[in-house]
Amino acid sequence: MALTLYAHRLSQPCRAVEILARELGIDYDFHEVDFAGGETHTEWFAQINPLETVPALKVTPATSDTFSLGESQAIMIYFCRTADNRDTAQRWYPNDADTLTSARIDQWLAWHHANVRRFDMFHHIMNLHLTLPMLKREIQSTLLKPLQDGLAPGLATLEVQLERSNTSRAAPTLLGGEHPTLADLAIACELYQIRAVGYTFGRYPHVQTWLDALAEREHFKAVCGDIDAQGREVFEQSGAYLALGAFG
Ligand SMILES: N[C@@H](CCC(=O)N[C@@H](CS)C(=O)NCC(=O)O)C(=O)O
Repeated sequence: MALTLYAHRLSQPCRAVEILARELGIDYDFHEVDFAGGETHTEWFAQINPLETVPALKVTPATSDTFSLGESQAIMIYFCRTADNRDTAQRWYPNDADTLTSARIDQWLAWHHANVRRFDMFHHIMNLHLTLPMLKREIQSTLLKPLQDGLAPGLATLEVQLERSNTSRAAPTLLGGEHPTLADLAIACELYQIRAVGYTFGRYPHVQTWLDALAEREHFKAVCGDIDAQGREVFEQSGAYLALGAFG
């Protein structure tokens, strides 16, 4: 079976999918798609993913027809259901082996989309970074501040969940198990991109420790090199406008 991942490493859902593929030892070809330049809306890409977003996965099985999939969570669950390395895959998403745990993961994945992802600031931070100095203040107050206010309750929810589910703060996980799951990965990738521009989460110490521990994983680090570099550039050039103390 051959797999092609259409993605970009400055995109949160793309990084989550790619990190998981590496964690599971899945072989894939990487095809970079310039989503910021509109490439997801081209004819060739719409054939791969009619939803016109990255990530997308093209699967060419040895004995049946090629098909493709969009939506990061669907791709990640597909990886966990089909990876050869069954033991590792079950740790990320247990599926039939443990329906209660998979239901809990589904719950946090659904929550993620309506909360942490909904208040993603990175897109606007990039606009802020690229815009004229005289417009920065306006973007900061009209776009960034409401997103910061929107994200804070989600961080508080995560803080309570992490504190409740973990007896030790060494390497906490959302469900309290020893191994992170798809829920940890999806949410951490989202928050990591604002950490990359310099935000810290001092008001949410369990969130901070949890994110730091995930960010130390080998494949997380490898896939996040581009976002680290981009974040450093933004931080060095426009830190004052970002209100980096928003989360303590
Ligand atoms: N729910 C989707 C979100 C995908 C998404 O928003 N991708 C962005 C990049 S982060 C994209 O492709 N944007 C292109 C566009 O909307 O024009 C998923 O999890 O895969």
